[in-house]
Amino acid sequence: MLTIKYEFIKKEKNTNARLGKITTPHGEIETPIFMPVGTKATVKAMTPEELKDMNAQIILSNTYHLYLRPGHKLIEKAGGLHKFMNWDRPILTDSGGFQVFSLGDLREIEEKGVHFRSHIDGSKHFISPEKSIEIQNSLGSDIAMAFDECPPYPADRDYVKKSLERTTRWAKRCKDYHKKPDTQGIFGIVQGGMYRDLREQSAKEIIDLDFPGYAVGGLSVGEPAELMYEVLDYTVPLLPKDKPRYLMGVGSPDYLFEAVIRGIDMADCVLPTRIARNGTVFTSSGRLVVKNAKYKEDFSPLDSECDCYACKNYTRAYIRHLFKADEILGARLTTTHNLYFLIKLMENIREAIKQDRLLEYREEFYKKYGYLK
Ligand code: PRF
Ligand code: ZN
Repeated sequence: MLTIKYEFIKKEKNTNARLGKITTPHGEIETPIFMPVGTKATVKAMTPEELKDMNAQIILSNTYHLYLRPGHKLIEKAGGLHKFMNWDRPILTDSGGFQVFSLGDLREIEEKGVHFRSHIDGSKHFISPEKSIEIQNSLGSDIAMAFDECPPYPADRDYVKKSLERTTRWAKRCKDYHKKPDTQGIFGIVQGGMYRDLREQSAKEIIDLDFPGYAVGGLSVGEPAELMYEVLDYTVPLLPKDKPRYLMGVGSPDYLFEAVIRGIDMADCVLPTRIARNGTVFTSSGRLVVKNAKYKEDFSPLDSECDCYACKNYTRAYIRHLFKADEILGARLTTTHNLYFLIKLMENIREAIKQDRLLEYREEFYKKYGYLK
């Protein structure tokens, strides 16, 4: 019995977009899906009830942060991450690889794993593939990610090749070490940078290990959008049709459309919650910085086409005032809106796939949003 099951429902007629359903130990997820990020066991500024009200079906959390604070053993004692944070729907945990590699000078990579210093207190730590899986086992996420290395952009071919081969060896060690195959599935991560033959090599090696789902890592790391689309064009078709495909770290509306069109089923990003906290929101006619002076006397909602809690009840002028006065409700309202916006966008995308009109919907959205001139 597979812990994580993917049911393919249909392919959109004019693109590679797929409609599907993932079954996890904590329930079902309709795909394509956007996953809000709750790095430290909280989607910043939101309660689980609020996330459910906006139809969030799955959230993502981070091994690295929870290992450092409060510690995975404490979360295990609390009864696991779901219980600890009061979220009873599916959780995916990232393996820590990406977060550790983002530490720059604070880390050193070797075959056994990665030595690093805590960004909190400078203390020394070591995470290996086995340790990452042990932590994710303690957290009890529904989907754990293999411990990988995400090379920077740009990176030379030799480095990327050595790195992807190590990522394969690490993925095998993750799989061999996994102790909770009945309550947690591990997804493999395809690397290979911006090199077609290396993506092919990585996909083959990772798929040979037979995971219940696959992620495309190493994208959205500073490369031009067109290059990311090109890599997706040739990488996604290499992945099995009967398993979910997850693009890591992508969450702007255009990236989501383009990824889904190329056959991606899942994506996550801190973008909506992060920009919300500095007063920027997505709207159907593009991004808006609500702190700007021009909204001082604007008594319309953030987005007149949105029916989130913030848009139904508050004006731009009021939310601008909250930001100016440093009141935390401001960030709560913009976060509510941005997450709702992306969750609704993905619902609309699923509906457009059902009706085989995804390209028409993209055109309509891009025109209004301002991506097309
Ligand atoms: N690997 C892991 N997590 C990630 C990435 C990756 O390559 C990315 C790349 N955009 C985001 N998060 N493990
Ligand atoms: Zn809204």
